[in-house]
Amino acid sequence: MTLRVGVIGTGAIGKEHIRRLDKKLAGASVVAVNDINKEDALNFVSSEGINAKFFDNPHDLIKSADVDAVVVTSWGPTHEEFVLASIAAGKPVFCEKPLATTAEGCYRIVEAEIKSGKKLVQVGFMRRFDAGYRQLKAAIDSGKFGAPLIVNAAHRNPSVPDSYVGDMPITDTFVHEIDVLRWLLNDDYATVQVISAKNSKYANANLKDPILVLLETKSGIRINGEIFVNCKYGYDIQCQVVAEEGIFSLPEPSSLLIRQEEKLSTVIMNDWKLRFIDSYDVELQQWINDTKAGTVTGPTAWDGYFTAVTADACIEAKNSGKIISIQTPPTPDFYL
Ligand code: NAI
Ligand code: ISE
Repeated sequence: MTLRVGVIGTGAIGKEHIRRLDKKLAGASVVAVNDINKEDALNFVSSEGINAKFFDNPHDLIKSADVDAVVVTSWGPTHEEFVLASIAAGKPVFCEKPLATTAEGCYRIVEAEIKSGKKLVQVGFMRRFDAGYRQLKAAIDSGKFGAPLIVNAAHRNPSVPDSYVGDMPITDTFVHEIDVLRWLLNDDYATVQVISAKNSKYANANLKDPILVLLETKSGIRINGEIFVNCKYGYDIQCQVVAEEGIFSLPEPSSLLIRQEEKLSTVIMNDWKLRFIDSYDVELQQWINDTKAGTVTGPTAWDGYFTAVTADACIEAKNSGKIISIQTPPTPDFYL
């Protein structure tokens, strides 16, 4: 049976996911779309030859008998409403990060899902599906290197649009590290401190860039996180684990190593779409397969909530200059 998917939000990542769901991956087709920009959505599906009905109202899309499952790729502040409506309709829903823009909003989703009695929600933390991060996790879990002690992580974007302001280095960007490092280390966070470096002259007005996010896990592992969203040279994700008996790092994406004109060089990608292209494919193929099997094995609504609570603590740490403790309730049995 083909999974009939309705997609709300046909912007940058919406278009990417529609293409991969309908054309690249097995077992799904995109039958419905919605966006406040109707013309762009219609132009996109027609130019791609995708036979999807446009719904003027996203709630009609969610309730449609022709839609088996929903993908939410609209602007972040709309996510909570569409995820809650999908749960109310009893439909599986894949939601891009953030699950909701506040921890309270994420918790409302957690409560609604638990009340529905069935896991329906997956959050788009695609790094858990990345081959490199999976190698890092396998290395840690093997025990061959002893216990991890320090993680040095960097999230660098070449530049960001003018709309990227305020706390977005944390809420939009570092949330990927918050999720993936907790998964990688099998550990929860205890405290956080945020320090600004000398500001780059390329930073937008009122944006601190770069910043350092120093997390400590409950077992005492130290994470040095760098967020630098105007680094100019490329989109670069780094992660190095310093363990008791060895040090290992996220592999670089595969690319030609060129010897030419007395130089040894390789390309650094410049955007997230390409850097994580395989991870998005693996993530959504697993979501299709799981949804058909009536299960969720990817990042859950609880993971979305946990990340939001941690992000709030990071923001408090940034604004206060203090070390802030991170308080999260124990994982409900429903998510164990
Ligand atoms: P975008 O701005 O390109 O697209 C957002 C789309 O949502 C636009 O087409 C807009 O018209 C539509 N929209 C806004 N309000 C709406 C509403 N009420 N109903 C229906 N449609 C509405 O943004 P982008 O980059 O595609 O990001 C979308 C989401 O995906 C964000 O939450 C972002 O954080 C997340 N994202 C995740 C990435 C990942 O690596 N996992 C990468 C990029 C984005
Ligand atoms: C974007 O929204 C993403 O989610 C990308 O993965 C991230 O690298 C980028 O910094 C965000 O703006």
